[in-house]
Amino acid sequence: MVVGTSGRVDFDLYLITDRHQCSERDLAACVEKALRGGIRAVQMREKDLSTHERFEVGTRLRQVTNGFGARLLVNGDAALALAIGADGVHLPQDGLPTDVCRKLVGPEMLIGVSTHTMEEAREAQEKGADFITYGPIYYTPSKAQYGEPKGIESLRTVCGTIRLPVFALGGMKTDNVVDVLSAGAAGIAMISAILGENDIEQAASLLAGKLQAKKG
Ligand code: TZP
Repeated sequence: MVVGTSGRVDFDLYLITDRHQCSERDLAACVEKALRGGIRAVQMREKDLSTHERFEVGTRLRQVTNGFGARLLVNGDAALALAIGADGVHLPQDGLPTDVCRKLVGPEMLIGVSTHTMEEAREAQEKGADFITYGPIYYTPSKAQYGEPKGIESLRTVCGTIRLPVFALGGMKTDNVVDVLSAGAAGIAMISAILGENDIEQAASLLAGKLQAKKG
């Protein structure tokens, strides 16, 4: 059985955390504001923290997301995802193979995979991911190491080929939501458009409104 193509992805706005973009503000407090604004899925990234620190941050984020009935996924660490009772794991390309992760976490947990090429997207699908992020679509200072933006036509090709929900990532803001949804994206993923804003709740709510208006 191929796990992950069953429509279990019940969100279209996917917030990725980076506490360095929160200025002096507490990450969990920022995430709570984003949830108030309409975010329903959060990926804890925080790659520069130790596992122990990530356990503490993740436990706090689990409490906050539970308060809103929102999904929590942990970047790259299946054991930590299980330890904090997360809803899923988000695998980077240098993480565990998706099928190996699936054996560890079982059929219920969500698995998202970060992809940057069609080949990576195909592999994620074949190995049982529930959804992928694809990008960077637009220029993003958050992740300049991924090089040139892929652009909207590349997103359209991936969305037209891959059966999984595809989340457009990289440089996403209210202005380009309509374009990526028109290209076939199921949703958007972002860091700075939410965590980098002064009014996080309003930023999340504006993005949620754009998605809703386009999807009808
Ligand atoms: N992967 C590709 S681009 C990116 C990641 C994690 C960062 C996106 O950040 P932003 O601030 O939403 O452009």
